[in-house]
Amino acid sequence: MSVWDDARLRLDGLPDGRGLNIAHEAVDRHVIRGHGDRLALRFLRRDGSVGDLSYRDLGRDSSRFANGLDALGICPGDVVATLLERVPELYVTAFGTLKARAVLCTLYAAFGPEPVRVRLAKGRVKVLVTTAAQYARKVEPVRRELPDLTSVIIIDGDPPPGTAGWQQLMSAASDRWSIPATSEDDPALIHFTSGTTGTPKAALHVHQAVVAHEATAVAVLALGPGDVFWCTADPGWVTGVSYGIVAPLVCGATGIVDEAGFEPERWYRILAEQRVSVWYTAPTAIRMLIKAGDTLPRRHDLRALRVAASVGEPLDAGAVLWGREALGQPFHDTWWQTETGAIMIANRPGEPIRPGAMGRPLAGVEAAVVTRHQDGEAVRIEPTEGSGELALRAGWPSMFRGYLGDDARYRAAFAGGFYLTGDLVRRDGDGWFWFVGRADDVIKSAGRLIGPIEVESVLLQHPAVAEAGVIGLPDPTVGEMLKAFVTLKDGIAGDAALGRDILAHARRRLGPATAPREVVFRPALPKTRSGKIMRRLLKARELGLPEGDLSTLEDEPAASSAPPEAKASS
Ligand code: 6R9
Repeated sequence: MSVWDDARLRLDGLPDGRGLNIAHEAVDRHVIRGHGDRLALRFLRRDGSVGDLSYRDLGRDSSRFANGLDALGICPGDVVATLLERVPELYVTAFGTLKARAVLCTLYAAFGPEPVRVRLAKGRVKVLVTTAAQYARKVEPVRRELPDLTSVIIIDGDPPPGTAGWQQLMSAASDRWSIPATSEDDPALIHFTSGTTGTPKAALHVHQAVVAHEATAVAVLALGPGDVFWCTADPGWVTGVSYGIVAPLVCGATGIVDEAGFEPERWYRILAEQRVSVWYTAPTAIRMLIKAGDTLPRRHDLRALRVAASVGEPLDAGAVLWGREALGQPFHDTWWQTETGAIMIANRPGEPIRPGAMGRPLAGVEAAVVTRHQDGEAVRIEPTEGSGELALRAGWPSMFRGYLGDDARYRAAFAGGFYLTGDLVRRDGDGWFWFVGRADDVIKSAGRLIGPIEVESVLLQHPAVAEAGVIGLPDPTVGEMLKAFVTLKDGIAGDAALGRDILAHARRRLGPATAPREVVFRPALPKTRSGKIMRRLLKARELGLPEGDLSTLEDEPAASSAPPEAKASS
């Protein structure tokens, strides 16, 4: 039996057979079953204080928000976005939106104005919930370019002109709301993700995804009522929604939300004081904890911890075993993507771990290793022995159902009944999958998926920059570090001050998380004859690796005509 069938037996469905809705499964059904007093979410504020929301509180507040959306004229299918840090209003918005059958899109609060503008426009966002400061810096200046954005709700202070206040909206709304009939295929979530080319992709998920959220939380994280679960991912990324918002509540557990950032001592204190029993985190954080040394974990009582798991980047065998030594639990590596919506491949608790391997596909997931062939427009796949691209048989419940406004890109992600992941993997003789690398140019830095094109287009907005190519270079802590290669406009000389100015520009527009750390000037960038910058070649040269197939490379200018190189690091 697949893990999906198991989950369906545990889910309730809306009363009177009115379908399946994520918010009902995560919140309301627990209240109906008499567990309203149970702690749903515990917020750990920066100042050390704690804010608790019971399932009943969350049920009522999200119903108020659903009524508030109704009063604003929001219809099923309309998109409601958040641009918030990890505060209670984000979680209330999330479930209120799903109750109203609107579509939730959580934007990463550390994004700069450019990624925010692009995503609000592409997502055709109608309602944005944010803070006064975020609004003033990132949205108000471009509001005229966002014709779909009809309402902005400000959670703090006096709402500026053209916006509404959270308090007013909530206090005017009833806390009773009956979720309208919801089909499993009704849109529920949009997650932005990145590719090598084009604008960011808006991956659309439907209410049926909750089957996979529940199934994987039980099968891989062993979550249940009574567990204290801490998913360290920010809700601005897919892990922070599937496992930071939905999964723990569907399972009736308590979710811990840390409103502050990473700090080793604080993190150990949270694990110990909150008696976290299931922990889902990421390799960058694990590497930083390893760096902070083994005395800190020894000073904290971590005996409540039952399961530790990791996602987002390759987890090396050493980190898996460090968990066992220092925390008393080894890390279980899990693999999935924005498009898969939930864990697909994992080292499962209660089974022997294979340190360094991503794991094995869950029951109900058919994973294949394939080679792609481009037949004109169409893609054909062929099974491969050994290493190749990871492909998944289409049809699992949390499979993305489209890229908003990009039908051709969606279709191109499938071939022969399989979804093509863009990841290169190796399957060993026992059916375990090992990560090899990406098939495309996207970059994973501190667990965040970054499209080089988005960074390059911001670099090109700098008045001195003529061309830009961005690659990820191996970094011992964050996995990959962004490095930019640029050519300058005629007559402009590159020096360290200009380099710093370009980096500062990128940081301002993109936000610190996705801006390059280093920029170098080049007289020319390697390009194909059709004019595309060959990032693969930039990277190979930087790392002293074989340059591969150069048959499409355009003739490069003679070295003697090149101006001197300059470099700047932030
Ligand atoms: C959930 C998430 C997806 C990409 C994916 C792959 C990388 C995720 C991994 C892993 C090695 C693992 N990735 N898990 N690489 N080992 N266990 O991270 O979604 O942001 O869409 O990134 O992350 O390259 O294709 P997303």
